[in-house]
Amino acid sequence: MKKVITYGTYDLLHYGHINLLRRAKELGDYLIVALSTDEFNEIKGKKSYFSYEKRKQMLEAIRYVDEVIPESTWEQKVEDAKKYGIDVFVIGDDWAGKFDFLKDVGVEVVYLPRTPQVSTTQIKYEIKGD
Ligand code: C2G
Repeated sequence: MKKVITYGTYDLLHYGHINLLRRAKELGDYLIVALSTDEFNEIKGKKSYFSYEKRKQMLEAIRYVDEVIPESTWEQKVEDAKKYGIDVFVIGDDWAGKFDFLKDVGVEVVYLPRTPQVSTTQIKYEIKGD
């Protein structure tokens, strides 16, 4: 079984996220999403509208997602790859090159093109209307 992992905050779920998850699942048989905890979001400088539990609940309802685990540090990726027997790491190309070190532990690293014209930040801005 080819296992794929991806990481993210996934706040205010939108079709850009779904496009990423669909393409990530197409690269293997089992997709794990390492979901940024509320505490890790603070470290990332992000404040998500929905709590970790709510964001986890939504991701678990997506057909492409097989498992959701917490992402609480920048440093957990190598350990996760070993712990979960990961074959492929996938993330949007806004992170291109940032996680190539995973190749050193035998993980294929894939940066997928982001879906244009959609982002949680833009959604928040437009809904606020100012
Ligand atoms: N994404 C995308 N297209 C968009 C918006 C997001 O493909 N229009 C992708 C991002 O590239 C990422 C995933 O959807 O792969 C989740 O996006 P975020 O929640 O913004 O993830 P981020 O905060 O970048 O977290 O350790 C890695 C970080 O946790 C990544």
